[in-house]
Amino acid sequence: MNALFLLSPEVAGALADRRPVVALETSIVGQGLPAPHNLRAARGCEDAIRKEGAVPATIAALDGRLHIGLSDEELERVAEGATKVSSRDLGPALALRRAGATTVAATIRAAGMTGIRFMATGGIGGVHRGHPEDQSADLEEISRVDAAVFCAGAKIILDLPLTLERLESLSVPVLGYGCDEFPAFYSRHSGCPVSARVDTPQVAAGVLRAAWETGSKGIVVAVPPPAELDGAEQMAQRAAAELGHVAGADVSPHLLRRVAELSGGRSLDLNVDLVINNARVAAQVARAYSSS
Ligand code: PSU
Ligand code: MN
Repeated sequence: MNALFLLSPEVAGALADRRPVVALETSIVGQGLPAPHNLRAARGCEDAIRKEGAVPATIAALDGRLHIGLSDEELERVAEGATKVSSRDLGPALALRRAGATTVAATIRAAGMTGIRFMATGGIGGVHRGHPEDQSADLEEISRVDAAVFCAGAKIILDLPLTLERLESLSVPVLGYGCDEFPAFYSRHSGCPVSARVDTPQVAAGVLRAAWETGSKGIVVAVPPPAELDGAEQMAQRAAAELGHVAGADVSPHLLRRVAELSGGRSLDLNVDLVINNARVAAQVARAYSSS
């Protein structure tokens, strides 16, 4: 590690003592959710991880350094305004001293370099509906870094079958946590099978260890959402059809905002609940992994 990384005392202590640590992204705080849902989600994830006996490591770029573990004031700075930072944006964000909210790709890159193997998010990025050339850097980055990514599947705004095809090509295991079907973010059902099912933290930890010991890098652990949003599929279709000229990094935040409008805000509460649920499961599995 180098001078660009700044570990919080809590995270540094946990790593030194080999206690379980779960990394959290901040793009959900900076772009994915509006206030006050964004801070509710971030704080809720941290609380859920601590309650399970693990340590949260929320990651963001601030003042030219990559912070691994944020104070509450630092978290508020990210919420007040930060640019979206994917893995390719890390160098520019740090050298140009931008406030940067990290995506899954940037978060697992930073976590991996710190020795943290567990990470939680709402939903990973993937292949966009009707625009298969728009593929989230999350997918390639997951295939390169030793990280278990806990999520409620990929975001409903995406093309889930194509996203799963891509993960298969990249040889990324997709585990269903208590489910046979890949969840669809706001729904438990996508009609797409996972590559293996795990039902307990202990079984999940054993599968992660065996996969890592046989050369796997990133592993997706898909956790069904705690509740469902009726009509999510239709709303996602409509949002994608209305996309217009929005492109690049703005696509996912734009689509999530549109689904929030179409659902009268109901998608926001569910998004908060599901990301906290994923953080809780990640901490349970991280703890089982450390004690096995
Ligand atoms: N999960 C959520 N909301 C989000 C995201 C995940 O519930 O906003 C973020 C993640 O940081 C993910 C990013 O990496 O969206 C994907 O963006 P893109 O499609 O531009 O790669
Ligand atoms: Mn994209």
